[in-house]
Amino acid sequence: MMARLFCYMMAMVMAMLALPVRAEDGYDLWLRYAPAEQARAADISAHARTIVPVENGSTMEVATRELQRAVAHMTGSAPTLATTPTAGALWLATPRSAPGIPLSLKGLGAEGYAIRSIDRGGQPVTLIAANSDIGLLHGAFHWLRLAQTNAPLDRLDIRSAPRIGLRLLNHWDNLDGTVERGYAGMSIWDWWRLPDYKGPRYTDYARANASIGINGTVLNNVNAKAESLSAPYIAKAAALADIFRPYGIKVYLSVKWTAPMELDGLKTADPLDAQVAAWWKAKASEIYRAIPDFGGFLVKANSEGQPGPQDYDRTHADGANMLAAAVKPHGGIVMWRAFVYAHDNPDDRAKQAYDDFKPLDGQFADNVLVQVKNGAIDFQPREPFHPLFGAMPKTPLMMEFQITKEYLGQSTHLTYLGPLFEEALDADTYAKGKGSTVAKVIDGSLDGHKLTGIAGVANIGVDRDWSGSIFNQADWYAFGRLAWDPGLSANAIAREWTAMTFSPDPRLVDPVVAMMMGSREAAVDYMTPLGLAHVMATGHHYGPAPWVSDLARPEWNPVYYHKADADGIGFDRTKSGSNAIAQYAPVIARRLANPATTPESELLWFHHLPWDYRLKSGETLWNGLVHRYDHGVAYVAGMQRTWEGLRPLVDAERFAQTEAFLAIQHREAQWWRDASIAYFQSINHLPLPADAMAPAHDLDWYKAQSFPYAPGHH
Ligand code: BDP
Repeated sequence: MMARLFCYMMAMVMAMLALPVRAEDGYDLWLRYAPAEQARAADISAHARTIVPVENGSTMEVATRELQRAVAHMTGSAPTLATTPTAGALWLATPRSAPGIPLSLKGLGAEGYAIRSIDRGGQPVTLIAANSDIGLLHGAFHWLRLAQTNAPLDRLDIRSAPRIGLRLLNHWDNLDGTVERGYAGMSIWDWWRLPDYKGPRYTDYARANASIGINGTVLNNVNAKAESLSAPYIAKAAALADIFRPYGIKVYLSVKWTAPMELDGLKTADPLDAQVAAWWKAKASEIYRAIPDFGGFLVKANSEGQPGPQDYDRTHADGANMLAAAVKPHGGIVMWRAFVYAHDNPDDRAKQAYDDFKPLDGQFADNVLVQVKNGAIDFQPREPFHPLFGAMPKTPLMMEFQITKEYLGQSTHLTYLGPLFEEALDADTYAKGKGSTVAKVIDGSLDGHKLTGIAGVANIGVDRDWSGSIFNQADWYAFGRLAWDPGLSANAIAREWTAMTFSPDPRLVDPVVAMMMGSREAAVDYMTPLGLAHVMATGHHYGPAPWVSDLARPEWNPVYYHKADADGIGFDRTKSGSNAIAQYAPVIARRLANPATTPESELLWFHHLPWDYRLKSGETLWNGLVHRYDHGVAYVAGMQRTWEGLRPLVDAERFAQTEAFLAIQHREAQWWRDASIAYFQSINHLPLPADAMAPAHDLDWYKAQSFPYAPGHH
C-alpha cells in the first residue's frame, strides 16, 4: 500500500518536473537519482527540505536545479527554495553571497568546496561552502554522491580541492562526425547544425563532466583539420563554450601545424617566421573574441605524418613557444604532445619521445605543458610508466590516458581502467628518491609547478549510453575522479560508480566491484601477458595478429614488439639491446637490467628470454605464457557467472546488454588466446602444457580473419 502510494507520488513529481519515466538505457550515467528505499528517502528529505541559494547566476541555477531534481527523484518530493537556512536546509554559500560563513575556505582554491553539518541557532543545516559558484556546484555533486551511495548525511565535515589544475577530456572527433578510435557511435558534436541547433545532449554532457570535476574539453581530433580554426568553426566551438561555461568547463582546440598555409596561403609554417607568428596571434585574438575564456591549444606535431616545426629544422620548443606567445595575452595555454616517433629513426620506438624531449627541458615558455602518454609506446593493456615522467623537472608534464579502449577490447569488453590509471599514477619514478610518483610529477608537487594537467581521450559518442557500454561509463567516471584526486583508489571509485549506476545494495556492489577490479588484468592476460605489447591487428587494432611482419615501417609490425624466434621471445631493452632502461632513474634501471628483478608483469617488455626460462612459479616461460592466456579466458567466464547471479538485482535492459557483451568478450578472449598460442607454437614448436587445450583452429584460419569495417579507424 505504502509502496503503491510512493510510486504514485513519484509519478506525480516526475510529471511535475516534466521528466519522462524512461527505461534504463544508460543515458543517465551515474546521475540516475533512483528512488531510494523509504527510510533512506526520508533521511535524504530531512537533509534537503529546502535549498538556500544565495543569488542568481547561471552556475547557481545549475546547482540548485540539479539538487532539486535529484532529491525529487530519490525521495518523491522536491526541496523548496528558501533565502535563510532553517532546519534541514542545504545551504549553498560563497563569501560574496553570505559574508561570515562559519567555516574556513582557505586552501579550497577556485574550484574546491567544504561540506559541513552545522548547528544554526539550534537547527541542523548542511552547509556547502566554496570560494566560487563553481566550487558550490562541485560540492553539490559531492553531496549527491553521498545521497546516492547510502553514505551518512549527518556529521559531515568534508573539504576537497582538486590536486591537478587542468582536468581535460580529449575528443578525437572529426569534423565529418566520425570519431578516431571511437566505439560509441558518431561524434556528439553536431558540427553541421551548430551553432544554430544546440541539442539537449550538450547540457547533459556538461552535467556529467562537472559531476566528476572535469573542467575542460578539447573538441577536435589531435589529427586536426585546419578548418577547425576557420571562422564558421570558431562560431560552432563558441556555441558549445557558452553551454559549458556555467558548468566550469572550458573549451580547447587541437590545431594543425600548417593551418596558416592551408587557411590563408602563407608560404611557410616555420615557427620562427614573423608572418607565421603574426598569423597565430591574430587567430588567437579572433578565437578569444568569440570565446573569452578559451582554454588554449593542443598540438600533435611531427608525429605519425602530422606536420610540425621539425619540418623547418626547428624544435618542438620553438613551435610550442610561438603558439604560447599567441595565447599568452589572453591567459591561454599550449599542450604540446610528446607522442612522437619518426619513420627515419631506426632506434627503439620506446626511446624516441624521451630522446626528443628530454634535451628541451627548461626551454618551454611558462604557459606550455608537455602532454605525455602513460607509457612510451601507445596505450597498451599494460605499459611501464613513460620514462619522461621525472626526467623533465623544469617542464610541467601532463598525463594523457586513453579512456576509449582502442587496445583493451573496444566497446564490448568489460575491462575497468581504474586499476590501469592507478598503476600509472602510483608508479615511482625515483626522480628525487623514493616516493617520487608519477602522480607527484603531474600534480606539480615534485618540482613545484603551478600549472598542472591531466587528459583522457574520451570514450563518448552518440550511443544512447554515451560510451558504447554501461561498464565503459565507469572508465569516464574513474578518469574524472582520479584527475581531481590522483590519490583515490580505483576500488573505492568502482564502489561509488556501481552504487550510483546500479544500486547501493551490497549484494550487487560487492560482486560487481570484485569483477571490475580484476577485469583489466584479465585483458592483459588474454591479449598481452608477461609484458608483451602491440600485437593487435593492423589499423583498427581489433583482435590478435602477432604474425604481421610486412608493413612499411618496422614499428608498425607486431613482430617488432615481441621478437619471437625459435629460441625465445621479448624485446631486449637492456644494455645488450636498445638500452631503453637507461632512460629510467638508476635504481629502476638496475632493477630492470636483470630479468630476475624485473616485475614479471613487464618481463618481455624489457627482456628477450629463452622459451625455457624459469618463471617465479617454477614453470617455463612458454608454459607460463600459455597459462596466463588461459587465466584471462577463465576470468571472463567467471565474470559471466557472477553477472548471471545478479539477474534479480539488475533491470532487464542493462542486464541483457552486459550479458551479451560478456559473451562476446568470452568468445574474443578465447580467440586471442588461441590465435596467439597457434602463432607462437608455429615458431617455437613446443608442446602445450599438459592441462592446456589445443587452439580451436590452425594458424592459417586465424590469419585469414579480416575485419575491413571494424569501427574507430579512419
Ligand atoms: C594511437 C592511435 C592513433 C592516434 C595516435 C595519437 O592509434 O589513432 O592518432 O595514437 O595518439 O593510439 O596521436
